[in-house]
Amino acid sequence: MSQDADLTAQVKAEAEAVGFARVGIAVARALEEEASHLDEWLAAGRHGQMSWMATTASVRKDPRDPKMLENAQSVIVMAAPYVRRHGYEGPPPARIAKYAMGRDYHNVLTKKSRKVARVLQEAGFVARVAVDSKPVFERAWAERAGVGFVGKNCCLIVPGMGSHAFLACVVTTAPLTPDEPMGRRCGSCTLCLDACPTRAFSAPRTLDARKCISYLTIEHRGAIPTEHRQALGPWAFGCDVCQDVCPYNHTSGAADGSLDAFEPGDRWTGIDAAKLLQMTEDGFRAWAEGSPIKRARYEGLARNIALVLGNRGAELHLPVLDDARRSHASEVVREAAGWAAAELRRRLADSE
Ligand code: B12
Repeated sequence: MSQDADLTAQVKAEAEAVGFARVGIAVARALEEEASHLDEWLAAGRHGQMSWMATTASVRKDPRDPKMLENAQSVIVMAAPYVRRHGYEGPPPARIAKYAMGRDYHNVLTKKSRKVARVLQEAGFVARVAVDSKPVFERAWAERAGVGFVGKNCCLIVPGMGSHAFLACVVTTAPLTPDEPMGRRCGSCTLCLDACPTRAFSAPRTLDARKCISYLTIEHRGAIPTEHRQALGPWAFGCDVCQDVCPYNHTSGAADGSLDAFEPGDRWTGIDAAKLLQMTEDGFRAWAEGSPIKRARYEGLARNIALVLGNRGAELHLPVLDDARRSHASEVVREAAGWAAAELRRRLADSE
């Protein structure tokens, strides 16, 4: 076995040993097609308030950028599924995206990826870990490394495992043996594009984040535009609609290898949506510690919960919304609760 092949085998064995279900390798180089798509995406403003997507674009286009790793030779891409074995969907009547139910994947997978990087470092190479923590074009690399293919819903679909999987990358100066990319396999299916509640896909593989429920509930600061509020339906943090309808997530192997860390823990015991809206900022900080939900911040989650209660709440939620409308610490939440109280009253009147 050549030295490269030997190190490649060691890296892959370590990735599997620490719990990744798939691993693939690509040659580090400029991502030309993806770069021009990224430029168009940014120029059209589809990143919304995520200004960091624009400021880091040049690094994302080429991992050999000095801000990532000059002399990078290979990108190792690993996938870890987070499909749940339980039936819990979120604090009633709200729903939380599957990826956010357990512990924060940034922390869990960074620790595992560092062990993979250590194999390379011990062999004398530089290796940097990126788990959605550095401007690495993760889905593009996953596709090139043969881990899966990018579906019309923009998600990396891993045949036999589905798309409910996190990605983690190690960029390294080691010249490893690359894997073959696989072709795209969506065929003529458009279930994801048709199911999106806010019609957020401008075209297959092109998402307008400004309309995406995941963006609106996690990244967007301030008021959620009125035209999208009803379409949020039950989603209080993230959204799974474009993945849940995907036939690749209905195969029997879809749950293979899911890590316990991504199962919902005690955090959700005894919690309902009303309690989340009534939390103080300190209470939220303590409750959300170690969860990806921290990303929405106190104000964002309370805003989302208020809107969801407007869409899906019952009569018992009216006093909770009226209270938040009058006295929540955040103006954004007070406004959202005002909208939601009116929406809930309208719905209740309609159903009489
Ligand atoms: C910004 C971001 C978001 C934004 C924007 C999403 C988006 N589609 O761009 C928002 C907040 C909306 C978001 C939502 C979600 N995200 Co996110 N997000 C990211 C992040 C940080 C960057 C993504 C990015 O580069 N976007 C820029 C656009 C232009 O690229 P893209 O759509 O991702 O990439 C594809 C297209 O550009 C297309 N493409 C390339 N060339 C061309 C050319 C043409 C002509 C066309 C048409 C298309 C095309 O293929 C690219 C891949 O090559 C990555 C982590 C990372 N560092 O990469 C995580 C990441 C993509 N997110 C992830 C997850 C889990 C999610 C959610 C599922 C969470 C949820 N349940 O709510 C949703 C899924 C939404 C969706 N359908 O895409 C995972 C995805 C794992 C997977 N299996 O795909 C990642 C990889 C994080 C991780 N480490 O696991 N996310």
